Amino acid sequence: MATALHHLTDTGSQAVPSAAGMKFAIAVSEWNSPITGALLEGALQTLKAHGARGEDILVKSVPGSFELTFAAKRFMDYGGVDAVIALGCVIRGDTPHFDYVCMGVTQGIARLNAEGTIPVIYGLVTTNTLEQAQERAGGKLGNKGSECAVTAIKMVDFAWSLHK
Ligand code: INI
Repeated sequence: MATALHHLTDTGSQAVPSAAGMKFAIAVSEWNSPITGALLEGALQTLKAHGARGEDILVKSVPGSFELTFAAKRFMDYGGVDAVIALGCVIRGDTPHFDYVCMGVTQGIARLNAEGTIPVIYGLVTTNTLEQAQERAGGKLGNKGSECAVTAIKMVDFAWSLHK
């Protein structure tokens, strides 16, 4: 969550490791595509800025955020990927649907992280308004996709550090 203490462009207290040689898969939701497109752009730019090669980043779209868990699981099973980044945007409407979609994706991705072998990075923007989403997709609060890219790099580095 972007707060006064944490802007989405903050990369944390530890230096960002080089992403050279790391392989990433990104699942991005078509719902609210102006937002998720900006999240994808932020993620790609940041991965490459830290040394990832374009050919080491696999990008696939899914219809909605609820499908992100399935996509992440399939990327895991597919293999050859060091981390998955799941990007979506859910904006609160007039019905409880928002809550169910958010809950489903959040629990799905949490479960993959607990039980899987590679990190799945949680890039779900959940807001009350479109304006709040825009603020987190390259607006005044930064870009959640970019934040997720830094997290993915750090988590791959973490996983690799235990194998050396
Ligand atoms: N999917 C989103 O990614 N964002 C939304 O805001 C949203 N809303 O509001 O309904 C949404 N719904 C679709 C859902 O993710 C699934 O694609 C659908 O239920 C089919 O499984």
